[in-house]
Amino acid sequence: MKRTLLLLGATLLMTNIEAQEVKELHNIDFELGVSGWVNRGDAKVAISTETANSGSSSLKITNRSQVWNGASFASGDIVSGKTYKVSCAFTFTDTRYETHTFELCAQYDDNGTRYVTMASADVTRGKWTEVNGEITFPSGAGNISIYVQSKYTTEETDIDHMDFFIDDFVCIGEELPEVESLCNLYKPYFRFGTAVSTSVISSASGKSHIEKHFNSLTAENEMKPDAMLSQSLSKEKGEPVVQLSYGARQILQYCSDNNVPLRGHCLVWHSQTPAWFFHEGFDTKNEVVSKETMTTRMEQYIKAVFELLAKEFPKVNIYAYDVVNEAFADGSNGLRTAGKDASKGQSYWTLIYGNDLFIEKAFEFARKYAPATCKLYYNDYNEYIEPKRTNIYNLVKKLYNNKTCDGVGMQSHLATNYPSVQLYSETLDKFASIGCDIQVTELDITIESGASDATQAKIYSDLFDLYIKHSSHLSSVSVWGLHDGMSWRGDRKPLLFNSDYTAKPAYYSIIDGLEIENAIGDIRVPCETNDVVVFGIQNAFIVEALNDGEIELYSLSGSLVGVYKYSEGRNIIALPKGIYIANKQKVIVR
Ligand code: 9MR
Repeated sequence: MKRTLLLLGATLLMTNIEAQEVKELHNIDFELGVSGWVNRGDAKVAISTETANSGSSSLKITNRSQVWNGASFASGDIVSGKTYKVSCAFTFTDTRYETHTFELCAQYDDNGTRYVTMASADVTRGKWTEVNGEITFPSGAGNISIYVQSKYTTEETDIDHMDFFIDDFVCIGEELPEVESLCNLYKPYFRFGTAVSTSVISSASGKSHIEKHFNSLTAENEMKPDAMLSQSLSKEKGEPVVQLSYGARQILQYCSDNNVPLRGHCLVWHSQTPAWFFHEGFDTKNEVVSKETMTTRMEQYIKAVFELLAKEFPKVNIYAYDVVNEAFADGSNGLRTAGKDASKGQSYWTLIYGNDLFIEKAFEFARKYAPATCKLYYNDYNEYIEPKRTNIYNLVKKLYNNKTCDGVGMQSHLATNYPSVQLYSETLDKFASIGCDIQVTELDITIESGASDATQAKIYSDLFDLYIKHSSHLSSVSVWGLHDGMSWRGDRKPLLFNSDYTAKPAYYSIIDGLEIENAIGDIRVPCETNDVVVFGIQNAFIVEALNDGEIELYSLSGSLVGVYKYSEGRNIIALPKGIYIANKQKVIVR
């Protein structure tokens, strides 16, 4: 059973977490590959056996056209607010030069991009020279990386572009608590996704976080109508023409390279859709088009989107698409108000059609042109508020029955003070009664005044209990961003991770207490104790007991780790980091 979060919240606040030991976090000798090092700028990086400080290979950096072109390294365990000791050996073999200076540096964002030279050294040709540095990243710093280059100068000559080698990179610092992969833990139930932006997909720390936790991505803005529709090309061709921006390409390329499925977001929407799309000649100085013209345009546009994606990114598994987004008004009006001003919530779609025919048409066309494996959703927010809830229910039911729509996307932009888990749960039940699929598409929960991290965590926990309960007809849950720093409501800290990628109580609340079998298969543990609650914290596990007693702890493979005595009340038992089984429960010691 999942234990209640109240307890978890209290635990986190009450426990005096011991300072973490400093450890060797990375020791990269390039014997097994580039190990996370990537090129910086136009440079190329590759393993070379031409020379090595230790072993038989090193990292060679070539193709440098500017002094800052070099190599860089980022990892989710190098984070803001912490200090790191870093060292790396350098050499070069270019016979044109006898000596040159190389630098070991760090880069991060903190009110702009900061570049810090941690250490530098004069290196003699053919001789390996070790460079040692240290850095403390300010709290709140983002996009952290460590990099190497030759000594910075504004008057560059050929020597500043020469090839060089590095070897034996070592980084020492505080070890972060190991966190489990969200998508692995939830694999038996549903996909675990996130929205991503161009900047996060371009940063090494963002990528490593995505790689670990998510098996579905949604482009936060990059695939919306305004990002894809080209006015000039549409005017030229006389029909809607779509293209992919740099950002959209970055995200799609990541999905393609890493085999991560994509949720397409979105096709028909009142917002982030250019006004000219709805006017004669693709120009707002002309009249708004007729319903018939708009239907033709809509078909051409939807066809063009799917054709472009199939042509440019044939390997990407677009497993879901928000075909229509936010068509209904809050309040009692049914569809959004007809009008041209999206900033006031008005919709050109309602203006042109006057009824929900555009929704039907959008699904008809999406079904016609989307890959057969792509499920199609009607997506909306405030989906738990009547009469919007019933409007969505009726619409999706109709479209599901005529087989053009596969399900409902519940955006789920929630707050600690509204809605209640009960109301949300009733909404899930109602949509589930259609028989269609449900996807939670944009989950975040803002912390409102008077609430705490623990309040938020409790709601997250309750929601994930519900999602598990509904998992036979709920195929995907996505949070709307990787961390609080990149959230559209970041001031109220609505996500699972802090801006430095450390896990929040909300994260622990949704992984803690998952049934053992979910994560590790069927394990029989011969330990049955009543009247105790056990759970893991940092460096210890806690036994809260009504009586004195003893408890057996098992490893995941079922072997006995130890028998621990406890007395009535709260017992803190120090244990190395790991996952244990106690009282038939998985206990995570962080
Ligand atoms: O997160 C998106 C934000 O960066 C944009 O500024 C905003 C503009 O409309 O859209 C946000 O994403 C929205 C999503 O596409 C649809 N549901 C509501 C989301 C939050 O506004």
